[in-house]
Amino acid sequence: MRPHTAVAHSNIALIKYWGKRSDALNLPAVGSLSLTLEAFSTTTTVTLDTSLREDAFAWAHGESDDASTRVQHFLNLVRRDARSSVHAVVSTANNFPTAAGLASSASGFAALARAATSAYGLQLDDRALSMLARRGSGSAARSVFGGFVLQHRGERDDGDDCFAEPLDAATTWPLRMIIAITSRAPKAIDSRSAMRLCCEQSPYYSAWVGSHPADLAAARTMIEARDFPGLAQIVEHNAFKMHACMLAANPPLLYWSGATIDAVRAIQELRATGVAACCTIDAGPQVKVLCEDAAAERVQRSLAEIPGVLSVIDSGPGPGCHLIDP
Ligand code: 2P0
Repeated sequence: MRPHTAVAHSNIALIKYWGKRSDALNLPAVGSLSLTLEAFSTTTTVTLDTSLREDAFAWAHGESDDASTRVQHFLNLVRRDARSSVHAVVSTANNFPTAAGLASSASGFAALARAATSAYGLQLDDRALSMLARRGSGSAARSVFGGFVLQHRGERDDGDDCFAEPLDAATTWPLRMIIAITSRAPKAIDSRSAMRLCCEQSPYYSAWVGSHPADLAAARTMIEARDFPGLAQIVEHNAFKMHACMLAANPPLLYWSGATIDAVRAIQELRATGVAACCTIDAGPQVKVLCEDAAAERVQRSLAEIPGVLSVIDSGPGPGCHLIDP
C-alpha cells in the first residue's frame, strides 16, 4: 500500500513537563510551555502491509535505541480507533542525535501520529492529534504545533482536556534557541524512568508540582508582554527547580557534565552584561539557550569557546508536524 510520510520538529520546554498523574493515559502532573525548533526534525514513513503478522520498525540510519515496543503500542492505539487489524512498516530518520536530551521522542511520536493516522485513514483535528501523540510521549503533544506551544495539564481522568495548543500571541517575537552539545551519547536513564524515580523518591517532587502553575502563568504573561528579562528569570528558575527535584531523588539523577555547568555560567555572565539570553537543561547534558535575535551571535561565540562543548547549533522557531510527499 502507499507510504504515508510526516515530518515533525522537536521542541524544548521553557516551562517543563516532569511527572505524570496517570501512567495508563500518559497524563502529565503539570502543564508545560515549549518552543518548537526548526533545526531538529524527525521524518517517519508508515506503510500498511496486509502480509505482515507484526509491525516492522526500523531506524533509517541504524540508531541503537530500541523503540519498536513503544511504536507497536502506539500503532495499537491507532488501529483500535481505525478498527483495523493490518500491521505496518515504520521507518524513521532523525537529523540529530537520538535519546540524548534533544527531545527525539517529541518529534518522533508527533511524526508517527501524523503519518500513522493518515495511513490508517483517521481524520483527526490538530487538538485530537496532540492528545494521540501524548499517548506515545508527553512532549510529543507539543510538537504537533509550531512556535510557542502550551500543553494543558487538564483535570479530567479520561484526559479529554489534556491537549496542546499554539500560543498565537508569540508568533511575531524574533527569538532563537542556541544549543550547546556537550555529549552525543544516549543518556544513562531515560526520561520516563527518571520521572518515576523522582515521583517516588524525591522529597522535592510535591514542591515541584505545587509551585508549577505559578511558573506557567508567569511565563505566559512574560511572553504576551514580550518581556525577555522576565521570561529569562522564570525559564531558568523552572529548569533548575526540575533539576533540584532530580538531584534530591534517591539515588540522585545527575544529567550534567562539567561543560554543562560551564555553559550555564557563561550565559549568566553574558546576561549580566545586558545580553538577552537564558538557559534551560532537559534530561541530558546539553544546554539550550533562548535568546533574542540580536544576541544570537554573541551567544554562539561564547558557547563555542568552552572546552567540552562539541558543537553549537542555532535554531529558529519551527513549524508544526505535517505530511509530505516522500
Ligand atoms: C519537557 N522532558 O517538558 C521535559 C523536560 C524532559 C525534561 O518531556 O514519559 O520523553 O514519554 O511522556 O515526553 C521528556 O519526557 O516523557 C520531557 P514520556 P517524555 O520537555
